[in-house]
Amino acid sequence: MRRIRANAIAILTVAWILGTFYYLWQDNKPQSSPSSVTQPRGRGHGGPKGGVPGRLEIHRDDRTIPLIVTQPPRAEQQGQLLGGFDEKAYLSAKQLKPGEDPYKEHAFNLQESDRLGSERAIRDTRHYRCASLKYDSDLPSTSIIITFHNEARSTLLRTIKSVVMRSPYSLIQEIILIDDFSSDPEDCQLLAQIPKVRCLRNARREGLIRSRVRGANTASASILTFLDSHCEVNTDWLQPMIQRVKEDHTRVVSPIIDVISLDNFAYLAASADLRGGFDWSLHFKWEQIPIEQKMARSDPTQAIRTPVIAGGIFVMDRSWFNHLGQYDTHMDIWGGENFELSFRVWMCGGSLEILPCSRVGHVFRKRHPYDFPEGNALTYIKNTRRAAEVWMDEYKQYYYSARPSAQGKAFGSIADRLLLRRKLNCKPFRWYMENVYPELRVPEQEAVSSVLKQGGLCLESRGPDLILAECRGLGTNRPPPQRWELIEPHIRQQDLCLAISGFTAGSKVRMESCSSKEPRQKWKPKGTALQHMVGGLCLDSQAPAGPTIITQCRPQVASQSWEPQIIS
Ligand code: LR7
Ligand code: MN
Repeated sequence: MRRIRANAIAILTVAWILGTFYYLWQDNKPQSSPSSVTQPRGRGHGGPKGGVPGRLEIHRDDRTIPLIVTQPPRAEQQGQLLGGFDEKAYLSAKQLKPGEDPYKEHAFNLQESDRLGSERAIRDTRHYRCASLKYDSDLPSTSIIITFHNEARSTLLRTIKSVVMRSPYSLIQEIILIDDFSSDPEDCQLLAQIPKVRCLRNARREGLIRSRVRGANTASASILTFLDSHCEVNTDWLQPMIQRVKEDHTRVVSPIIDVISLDNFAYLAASADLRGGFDWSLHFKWEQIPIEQKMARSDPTQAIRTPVIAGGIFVMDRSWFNHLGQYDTHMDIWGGENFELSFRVWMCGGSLEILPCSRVGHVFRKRHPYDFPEGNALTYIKNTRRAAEVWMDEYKQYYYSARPSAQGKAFGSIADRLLLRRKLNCKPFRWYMENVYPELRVPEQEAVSSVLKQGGLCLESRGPDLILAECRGLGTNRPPPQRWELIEPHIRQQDLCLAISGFTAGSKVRMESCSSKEPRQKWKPKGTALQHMVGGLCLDSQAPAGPTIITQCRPQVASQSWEPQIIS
């Protein structure tokens, strides 16, 4: 009996040991499906912050390897990197007081950030194939520009140290800090003791847009790198970005932005399948790469085209930044500048991409920890209105429908930005919609049924031809050939649309099958005239006789006047 019990215990012990080993092995092997998080949605910087709680979506992603950690540098190396800077004194001069709310000042858990220390190992969140990529040995160096307003010392220092630790030293020309009039000038000044770090302090609060321009104007390297003041860069974050810009100076590139938890400062991998998008209220959001593009991606290290960038972390050639007009410096404090820059880059001959082999962590917050002198909502409206008015052409109407409160709000003069757009010979927003962001649908419009009256007559379709005929029938019983659905930009009857046959004056107008991509079918009202969107010629009946054509628009000419008369 005792023998049997002893055997059973032995078997159980062996099983337990084997089980433990198996468990540990499972945990260490490159996992086929480690979890990762997408960037939080519904906050970040989609609009003025506040209220909308952030949501971390955990989902599985088979492209990252956990447990490869970037090591902090050895002590002797560190001494060199930080020069005479006294890190201990810098951090301990500002500590959370006992009983103080750790979230109050910075909208993240300051206690945790302080406790972490200025450097730590973080997980290398890249796809494993990134580690074997090779970059040019003669990459140009970069000026790193970090603007901040009352950033916590521990997060600011960690940002700088992560850059110094995880970048090839020779690629850093300088780190330019712009202190945007923080309460304590020493936050910045003391850091200038670190080799390569420079500190510029604004004499008044300027906001991040003008601060970055100030940084760019003093930068000496040919490539600019922008960072927020609460980041941690990951292994080899810099080389892929500089490489892409070196190969083509019109590229503007961003890393995948990993998430640093605002509560416990855990470093979490973001999904590698996201790009930047927005809705018509100019609210930024992360969205899935369109399925066709995803299918076409055989190589997970490939760049991802993105319609817009998040805005805070990107690399851009300095001459290209200057050539394209830097930023709109009439934008204040925070917000909107990422749309303005993104539209401008795409429409004026450049491109935007996210590079999966570059990873940078960022502390995403749910509210702004600082004040907006003009108020948070008004500032966001001013900035986005400027972006919409300068770059969105006729599509700005959708911005105003989505954000009715923007109407009538002050946004200053945009004359210099319109001039810039003309000088750079930038493409229309329609081009951007069709080629860069076709997934952004224009809102469904309610069709308006109408007759189009000229004098006492009505526009009527006879087969493919258009004529002026006596108006027939009344009210809703009007026969279809005189009943038009006006759904901008189309003028349609069932599935047939009014289309021009050529783009020159005198070209005939006729009915053909509707297609949303067909430029010959796009019209917009201009007073009582109907103007073709391409070329700008007007619908003309050539009354009293002759087929309907397009000709030069002439105000008040009877044959170009079409009074819509709505039929309910
Ligand atoms: O008045 C100010 N002066 C400043 O210098 C206000 C802010 N700032 C600094 C601030 O200290 C910080 O370093 O500007 C930087 C950005 O401000 P945050 O961190 O409060 O903004 P955010 O992270 O919510 O903002 C994102 O959107 C902004 C829109 O204007 C900017 O483009 C930010 O750079 C951008 N951040 C990122 O893209 C990081 C990834 C976040 C996402 C998505
Ligand atoms: Mn930020």
